[in-house]
Amino acid sequence: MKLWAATKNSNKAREIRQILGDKIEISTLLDVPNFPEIAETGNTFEENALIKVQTLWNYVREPAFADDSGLEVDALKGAPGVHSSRFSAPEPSDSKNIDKLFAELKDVPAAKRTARFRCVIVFLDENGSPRTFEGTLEGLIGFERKGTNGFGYDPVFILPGKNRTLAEISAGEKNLISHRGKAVEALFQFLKVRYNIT
Ligand code: ITT
Repeated sequence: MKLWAATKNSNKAREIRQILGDKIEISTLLDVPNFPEIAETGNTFEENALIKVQTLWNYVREPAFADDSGLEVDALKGAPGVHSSRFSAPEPSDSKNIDKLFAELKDVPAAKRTARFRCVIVFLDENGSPRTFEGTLEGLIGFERKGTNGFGYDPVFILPGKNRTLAEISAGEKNLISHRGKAVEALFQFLKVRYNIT
């Protein structure tokens, strides 16, 4: 089947395609020339996912979903949360986001650097009816970058008990345990039944 993903993040799109495999053909906002920026004005991952997917669905009126995701750090009362991609605004980048995270956690000891990634997916079918799927991954924020795989905060997100960051494991290993892996897998199971994908 053909499925729209309301994302301009090519790293997310790569992970989503790897998880869904070749039975589902993903098109993204990067395939629509000049698609306007979508303002993520929601206060929760779910609100933002709905804003993104509804904007795309209004344009294509075909099955579509959005992933809204981010990092919640306990010592920062859940920040950066929905602001994860723009944490180092006004000109954010993955690298500057990590620098800001280190600065805000500079007095926080290892045991108190608990965090989680959260991913919320909202899917709209061809009639615009919504379904929500969610996944989380618990971990710890390190004191230095390690590894070059993945994207975003992966080089500083340590997997508990593994002494490795998300950027030190393969894409396949990440997809098996990650917040996005769990949410997209739940979406996949739903789609298989709903659209008779064998
Ligand atoms: P779209 O809205 O176009 O999908 P985005 O990057 O702006 O792209 P979000 O608003 O959902 O997406 O923000 C997600 C941010 O959370 C992302 O840019 C990273 O900073 C962080 N993040 C989410 N998942 C991550 C992962 O698997 N590994 C590392 N960082 C992640």
